[in-house]
This record gives sequence, C-alpha cells and structure tokens, in this order.
Amino acid sequence: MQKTILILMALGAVAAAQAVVFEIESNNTTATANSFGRMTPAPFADLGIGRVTPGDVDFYSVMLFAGESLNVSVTQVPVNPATFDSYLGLFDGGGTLIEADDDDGPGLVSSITFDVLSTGTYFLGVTGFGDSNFDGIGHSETANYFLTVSAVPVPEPATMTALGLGIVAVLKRRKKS
Ligand SMILES: [Ca+2]
Ligand SMILES: [Ca+2]
Ligand SMILES: [Ca+2]
Ligand SMILES: [Ca+2]
Repeated sequence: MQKTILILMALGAVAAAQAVVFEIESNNTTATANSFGRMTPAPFADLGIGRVTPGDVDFYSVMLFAGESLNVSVTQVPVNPATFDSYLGLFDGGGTLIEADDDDGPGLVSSITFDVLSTGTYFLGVTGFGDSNFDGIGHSETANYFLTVSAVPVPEPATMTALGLGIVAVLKRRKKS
C-alpha cells in the first residue's frame, strides 16, 4: 500500500522532471554517489527518491554549469510514519562542503539555493539532523524523501542591459506613432 502511494506520488512529480534517480545503496560517500547523469546546461528539474535510516546518508552527484542558479530541496513523503528532520549538504567536486542547511524548507526539511560560479561535478548529501559531518552517524531519522534539484540560467548583466535597451527602443517607437 505504502509503496503504491509512493510510486504514484513519484509519477506525479516526474511530470516536470528531466531525470529521476531512485537511490541505490551504498551511496554513503561522494565516491559512491548516485548520479543524475546530466550533461547539458540549465534549465532542468531532476528528482531523487530515497530513504534514510540511522547510520545512513545518501549522496547524489550532479553536473552544474557556471552562471546557473541552483535550488535543492528535500521534501518529506507524507506516508512517512514521522516528521523528517533532514540535513542537506552541497559539496564541490573535491568533496569539500560548500553549504549546509537544516530547516530552510517547510517545517524541518532542508533547502539550499546556490549561484554556481564554476562548471563541474557537485555532490548533494541527504541525512538527518545531528549528522553534521555527513557520515550517516549521529542522527536518528527514519524517512522516505524526495530530493528536487533544479537550476535556471542567471541572465548575464549584458543580456539584462540589452533587454532594457530593447524595451526603451520599443517605448520610443510607440511614442512616435
Ligand atoms: Ca538511503
Ligand atoms: Ca546511503
Ligand atoms: Ca532539518
Ligand atoms: Ca556524523
């Protein structure tokens, strides 16, 4: 029953997603991360589907391009027996933690927004609150979750200026007629 609901919810969420990754254990280190397999620049919206239990942390890898604005959010799956107090980390290609978040999503789930400055592989770590070093040890959460990973290209200042000039030109033309 729970599985059916989970699959139906996943299918609903898939409509807007380009890639869906069902986690495969063991993915407890950046070296064994599950990959979204993305090779093209934004916009995109990918979805990870996983489960954490005490002792477990889940890593995903995603290719990001300079100039993208990334948003990563953990969503609790309602069939969970309890509230998910997630903890989310964004790591660079060398496995160094860039940003971590506890509760920036609704309730106790996590969300990170990040402006990508250099193109490359990045890692996302999903664990429970208390596991601040992302080794799975130190949290007591048991939860099914969705990990939504999306990015949009940030318009370059030159593009914005061109857009502004274009609007001015259109306004001027309208005044003349
Ligand atoms: Ca897991
Ligand atoms: Ca894991
Ligand atoms: Ca949290
Ligand atoms: Ca830990």
